Amino acid sequence: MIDTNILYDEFQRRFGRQGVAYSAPGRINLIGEHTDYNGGFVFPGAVEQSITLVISSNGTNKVNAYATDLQLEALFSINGPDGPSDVNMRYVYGVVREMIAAGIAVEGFDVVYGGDVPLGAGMSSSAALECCFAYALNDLFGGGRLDRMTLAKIGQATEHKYVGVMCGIMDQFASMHGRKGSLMRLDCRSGEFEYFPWNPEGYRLVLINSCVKHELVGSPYNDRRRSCERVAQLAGVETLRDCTWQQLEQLRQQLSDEDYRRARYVLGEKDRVLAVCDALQRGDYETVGQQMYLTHEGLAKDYEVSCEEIDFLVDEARRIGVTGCRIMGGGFGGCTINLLKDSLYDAFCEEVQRSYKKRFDVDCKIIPVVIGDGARRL
Ligand code: GAF
Repeated sequence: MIDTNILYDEFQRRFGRQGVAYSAPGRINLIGEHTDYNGGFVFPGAVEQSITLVISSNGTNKVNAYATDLQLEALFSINGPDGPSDVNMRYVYGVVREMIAAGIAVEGFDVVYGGDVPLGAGMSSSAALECCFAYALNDLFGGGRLDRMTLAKIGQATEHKYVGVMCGIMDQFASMHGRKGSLMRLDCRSGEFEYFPWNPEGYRLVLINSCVKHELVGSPYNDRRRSCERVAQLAGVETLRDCTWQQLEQLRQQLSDEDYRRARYVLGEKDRVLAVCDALQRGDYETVGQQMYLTHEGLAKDYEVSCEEIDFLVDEARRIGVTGCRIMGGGFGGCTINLLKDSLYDAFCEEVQRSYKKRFDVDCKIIPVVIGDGARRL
């Protein structure tokens, strides 16, 4: 998390008064990738890397925002029909509009924000941004009236309507509901969820950022979702959650090879999430790891959301003896998530950095995973 004092000072310098601080985190996901918009299960946890903002109402109907990391300023009306064109500010504008639509009497405000969720790393910096604003505006103008799931849905609606990414609910859910030390299993169809204390004795999680910037805006992410919807429709089910292997095989002749493979990945991932839940009950991390490698294979070959750099990182992880590794998040770059024995940690980090640099002449980044809390007032 970034030093909040920097934001307090910047706020004071720009607006000549004090503001209140809020924070919301990025996330990891152990398993259950691209299952959220298919009505399936996901297994995320919030991380310590967060977006933090300092805010105060300004008695007008204008938002005066400054993003410290991007050194980006924007001034826009909360009632303006179009809002700012800069994509980063569209998240802010979208949340404002959606909060108003949800019945919160948002007024103009001054805000300074920044954070340490790496951009384009698949750790959901955009969900952290949406959730931070949704939580803050709900507190400031709504007396905390909207519950966390409603706020998560406001973040998701912002992606859909103002940014054009037809994402599922996992990232915003995790950013809103995270709890220190726990992963969460969310049923994306019913919205029910459970906390799973994450104490993998003798093992740990680490992310390796390939530094290939993934960008879901305008990416084939939406195409993946459309493939799934087409198959679900032909199968006569609401989402692929309800499509069986048998139904998929019966439909095979009617489907393009591409749609068939997308659906095959999703059905496989449903089974893997359940296998991981079982294995976790037994403390069987070797099985968890095997399932992670299988997920990567599906994401790379059937879902086609990996890339050369990430495949290299997964192959390296396997070679070095990492228990489980796969691409994490929406795909098309970003991070791998690695489950490994504590005793292998130092050697793995050193070796993977060395070989990645040699292969691509790029420094990959090691990001230790610390499971943190969800959105909150500081
Ligand atoms: C992105 C999306 F925002 C999520 O909703 C989810 O679909 C994920 O990709 C893939 O599991 O992070």
